[in-house]
Amino acid sequence: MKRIYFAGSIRGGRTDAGLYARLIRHMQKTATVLTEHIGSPDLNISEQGKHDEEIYSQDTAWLRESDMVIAECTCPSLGVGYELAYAESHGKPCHIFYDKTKASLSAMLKGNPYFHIYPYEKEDDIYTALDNILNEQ
Ligand code: 6K6
Repeated sequence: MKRIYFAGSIRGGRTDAGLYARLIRHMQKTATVLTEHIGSPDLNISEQGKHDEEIYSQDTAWLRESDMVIAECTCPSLGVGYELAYAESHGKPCHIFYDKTKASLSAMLKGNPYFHIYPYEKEDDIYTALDNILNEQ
């Protein structure tokens, strides 16, 4: 099974946590998602400070082990931006989704031809694109 590093906002804001959980559940039908916790509804963000070195170390190890990165970027996140640059530097395919009715994607992502960008209007559009991505690689 393909190993997917799913990236989504944590300290950048949890507005889209429910969407992340649905996307993760969908991908888990045909792939291994290394970062299942991104969709967790009960993250206590204020208690995370003690473990930042472990989080960085674990996440960068998972990025190196992954076959590709799927990022949901509607809610801007410094961590997700960093992960995408890290993944690019390690040659990992990166697929970036964002709701074009709610957000403008950073030029640093949209302007980089390395990234595969998927602006969407309806959540259903993501599942179709995800199935194509997971079937083709
Ligand atoms: C425990 C359970 C869920 O989250 C935790 C502790 N915090 C983190 N755990 C794992 N990865 C994290 C955590 N905080 C940030 N990240 C990584 O950065 C994730 O892989 C996200 O894709 C990204 C989010 O960055 P911010 O800047 O929005 O926090």
